[in-house]
Amino acid sequence: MLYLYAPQEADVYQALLSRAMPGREVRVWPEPVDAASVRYAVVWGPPPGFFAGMRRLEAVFVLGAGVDKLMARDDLPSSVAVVRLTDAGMAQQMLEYALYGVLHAQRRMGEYQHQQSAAQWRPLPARLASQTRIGVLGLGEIGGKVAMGLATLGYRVRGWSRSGKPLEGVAACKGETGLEDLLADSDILLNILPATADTRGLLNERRLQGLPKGAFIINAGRGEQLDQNAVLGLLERGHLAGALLDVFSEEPLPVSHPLWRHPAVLVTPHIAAMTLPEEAVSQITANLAALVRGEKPAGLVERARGY
Ligand code: NDP
Ligand code: OXD
Repeated sequence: MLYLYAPQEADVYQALLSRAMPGREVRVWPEPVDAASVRYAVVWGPPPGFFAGMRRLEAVFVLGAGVDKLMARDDLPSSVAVVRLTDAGMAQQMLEYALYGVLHAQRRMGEYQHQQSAAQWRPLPARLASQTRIGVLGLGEIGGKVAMGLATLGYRVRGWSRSGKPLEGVAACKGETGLEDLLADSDILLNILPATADTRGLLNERRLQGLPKGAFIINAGRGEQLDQNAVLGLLERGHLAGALLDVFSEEPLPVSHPLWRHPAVLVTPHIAAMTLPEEAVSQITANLAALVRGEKPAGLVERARGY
């Protein structure tokens, strides 16, 4: 039996999964099931204790790219395979999101919005794409495609990953020194890292101060990787010019949070790249079939490294 937890879009996923796997029994939370007969789960944000009693559970398929919330749980035995989505239409959306922020900063749209509010007609010096340095943190299924996409558009792109893997058009770096060099050389910093023990708190005040004065930050990884108070302080001091933020340490971002009202900050509600149900189910179906054949599915999470 396959048990689905996707309360926002349960009907859509149930229909797609049942059609894609006609031989398999698909049951949907909150319908009660005999936990011991669940072999596979398809989930996004299941509540605490969800996996309790699922002693025959073989694999959990995540309806997203990030598995940080799942890795933090204590009801998922390490013997269970965790399989996430790999791109599945999210890289293109993330590229579009990043590009929006890049153009906002590079073409000085925030300043023009400010001028418009005062009916001010004042052309500002232009900066070309070829003069704009973008640092991308995380060169995975999504980040890698975003970095290459921006490079194709003529931006000067540097990318940071754990392995320092080479990508076409992207200057690759790794390690603490690589990160420091990247920060010092980024007019725009784009974070698309997974949240792990190594990346939580990565973008702290000290590291953010390493960005050039006037830098712009785009955070589409996870909120706990970026010190939001440090961002506010650096904006006040004029070290940062602005930010486009999609993810936050607390979501939804509390109504009283100053980021909502800061004139140089653009806030979006975790929508940079959304899961596309058809693509997701097609990947899950292929990955489940691979597991059944005894093969390694794409998107198998390495539990020890957390992504
Ligand atoms: P991947 O797992 O494919 O790639 C992760 C990348 O991060 C890899 O390049 C990896 O390096 C690098 N990395 C991981 N840990 C470190 C580290 N300690 N130091 C340096 N580099 C590191 O992830 P995806 O590209 O699929 O997704 C990335 C994240 O984007 C997700 O985990 C999620 O948090 C976020 N996301 C946000 C969305 C939104 O709407 N805001 C939507 C979708 C995803 P290496 O290549 O060497 O392994
Ligand atoms: C994801 C996300 O990880 O939407 O897929 O944040």
